[in-house]
Amino acid sequence: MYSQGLIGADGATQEDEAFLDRFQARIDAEEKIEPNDEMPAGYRRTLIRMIGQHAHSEIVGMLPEGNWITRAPTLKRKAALLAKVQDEGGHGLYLYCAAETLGASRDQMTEELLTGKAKYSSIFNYPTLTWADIGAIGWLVDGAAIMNQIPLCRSSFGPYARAMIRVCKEESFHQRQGYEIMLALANGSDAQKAMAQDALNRWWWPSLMMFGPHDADSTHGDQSMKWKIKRFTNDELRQKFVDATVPQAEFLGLTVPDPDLKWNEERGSYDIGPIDWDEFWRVVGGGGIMNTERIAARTKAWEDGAWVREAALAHARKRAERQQASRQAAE
Ligand code: FAQ
Repeated sequence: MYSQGLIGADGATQEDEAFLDRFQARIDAEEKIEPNDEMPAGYRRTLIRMIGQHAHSEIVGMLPEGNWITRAPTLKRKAALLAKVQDEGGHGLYLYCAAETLGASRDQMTEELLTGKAKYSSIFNYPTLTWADIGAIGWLVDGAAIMNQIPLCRSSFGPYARAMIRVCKEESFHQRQGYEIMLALANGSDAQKAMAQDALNRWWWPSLMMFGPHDADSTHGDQSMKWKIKRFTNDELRQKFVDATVPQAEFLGLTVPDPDLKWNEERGSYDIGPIDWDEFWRVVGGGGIMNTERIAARTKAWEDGAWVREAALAHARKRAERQQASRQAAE
């Protein structure tokens, strides 16, 4: 494991040891860091990368479930799914705003997403083939997101931590609606139960990959823990997720697709089989089933929305001109 290397050595800042020690003392004292506070360039960079990736994930994450809004089996299911997908859009917007407080512009972040420079969560590069996938996403993907994001409510950067509080409340509703879909299918006909099992088979391992590489291979983990941006490591959160989720699968009467899954009495948690990291890195690198389609959809949305952005800017310009003219007339 290695840290970011450039910490304290960014040419644009005067980051001597005394400055870095002062900053670390604030972190250690559990003070929140706010946008106008002094901060090491590496801290700022880490947050822009992580919050930007998180925002992109929420926005791209609308696509797999959006695919099922018109095909939800009942009006009640459609209303809940519509609300959920809208919530994810809202999370993306909060997060872009939080990253903007650090000096990143929305245009710049979007360009990085669309050109493949910025990552988004690997999980959203898998297709949603059946209605049960919507249950599995709510249960597993939102479940994993909550496990990861509850500790982020205590992240050292104020705007990120505060945004996470509302986001987690909404994710918790999403997780329950997903689990309830799975419950209905698991208690339904044999074909419905088989559909639920198939969805669990396809989403289980990608959900475990959401937590990122093993700690030994995590580039940013150590430094982000030291700065209290992250409160738990990737492996710690993955383990908490497995321990919370396996009993939920048992309650559904479904089988977790891991022949090595075993309760470890000594550790008081589950042992799992090996994760296919080659698949993870292939998907992160653009080689997943849906990567091309996801970026094409976001590119089209960005291009289709150009006239709205232009109109909003023109309106703001005219308003400012009118206000200036009336101020001058009053003088
Ligand atoms: N996918 O050094 P680490 C959601 C990259 S929101 C793609 O361990 P870090 C809501 C990582 O960026 C889901 N790339 O990185 C929802 C780094 O590459 P870089 C998103 C990944 O930052 C639900 C490299 O690997 N949540 O689901 C992934 O310390 C349903 C080395 O990794 C967040 O973003 C991955 N899974 O830890 C929406 C939460 N994992 O940047 C719709 C905030 C790692 O050097 C429907 N983020 N990488 O090029 C985090 O907690 C952290 O950023 C981690 C990664 C834990 C994701």
